[in-house]
Amino acid sequence: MTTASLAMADTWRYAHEEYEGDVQDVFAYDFKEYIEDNSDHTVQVYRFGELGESDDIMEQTQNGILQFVNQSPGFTGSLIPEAQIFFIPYLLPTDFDTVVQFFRDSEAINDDFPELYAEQGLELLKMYPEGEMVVTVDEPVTSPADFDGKKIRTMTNPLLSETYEAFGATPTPLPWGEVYGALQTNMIQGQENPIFWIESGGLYEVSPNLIFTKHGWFTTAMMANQDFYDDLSDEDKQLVQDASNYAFNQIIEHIDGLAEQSLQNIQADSDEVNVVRLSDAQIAAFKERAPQVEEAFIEMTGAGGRDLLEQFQQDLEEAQM
Ligand code: 6CS
Repeated sequence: MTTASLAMADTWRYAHEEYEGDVQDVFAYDFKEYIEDNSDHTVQVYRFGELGESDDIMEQTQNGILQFVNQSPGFTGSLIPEAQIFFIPYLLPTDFDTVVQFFRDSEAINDDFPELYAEQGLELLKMYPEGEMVVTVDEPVTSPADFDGKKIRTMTNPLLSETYEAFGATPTPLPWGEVYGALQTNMIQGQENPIFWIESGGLYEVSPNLIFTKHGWFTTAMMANQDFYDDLSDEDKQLVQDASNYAFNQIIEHIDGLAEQSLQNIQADSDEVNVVRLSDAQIAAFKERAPQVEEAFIEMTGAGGRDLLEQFQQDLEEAQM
C-alpha cells in the first residue's frame, strides 16, 4: 500500500436494527465485503443494541456520527410520513417474484423515495424486502372480530396504528427492545413480523399462533449521511452504489426460501406453535378495511402522498405484467 492510498483509507461506521445472521446483518456484511474487496476502506458494522434502538442509530446518522444506517420505514414513518406507504394493507402482493421485480424497477422506490430522504439529510441507497408479514397472537385470529380487545404491538409510525385499528385490534406502538418482554408479561397480546424474525427473536415462544394474513411485506431501507456521501470522490460514490447493488442482489437470494426454512425450524423447536393460513374469504374481511387506511395515508401526506401512491400502484401493475 502506498502512503497516498493509506491516507485515503477510511473506516466507515454502519449500524442496523437486527442480530447476527439476520437479513439486515447479511446485507451489511455483503456491503462491507464489497467495499473492502474493492477499496482500501473498512466498514465497521454495529448490530441491534450496540448503539441503541432504531431511532438512536438514525439520529447518530443524521448527526454524522455514523456514515451508514439501515432503518425500516416502520420507524422512519415518523420522520418521513410518506415512508408509511408500506403499511397500507394489501397494497403489496405476496408473490415473491413480483415483489422482487417491484423493488428492482419501481420509480417510486428508486426515484421518488431518494428525494424524500434527501430532505432529511439522508442519501437513500436501497430499499429492500425482508419477508412477508405474519401476525403472532396469543389466540388464533381468523376475523377482525377475533382481534377485539387485543393489544397488538406495532412499529412506531401512526399509519400502522390505523391499520390495526381497521383490523379491529388495539394498536400499541413499541420500539423493538420492549416487544418480547411485553408479550411474555401479556402487556400486549400480539405483534407482526416476518417469519425469520419470529424465529430469530424467539417470538413464537411467547406468541404461538402464527396468522398468515397476506397483508404486507416487511420492507427496510439502507442509507448514508448525505453530507458524508456528497463529500465522497466520484470513485467512492460509485463504489458505494456498486456495493449497495451487490448487497441487494445477495439479499434477494438470501430471502428466497428463508421464510419456509424459518417456519420449519420453529416447528421443529416447538409443539405449541399453531399456523393459521387465512382462506380467501377470511382475507376478504380484512382487505375490505384497507381503503380507510389508504385515506388516512393521504390525509397524513397530502398531494405528495397521493402522487406517490399513484406511482407505487402503477409500478406494481408493471411488476405484475
Ligand atoms: O419489529 C421490529 O421492530 C424489527 N423487525 C425486523 C424484522 N427487523 C428490525 C425491526 O426492529
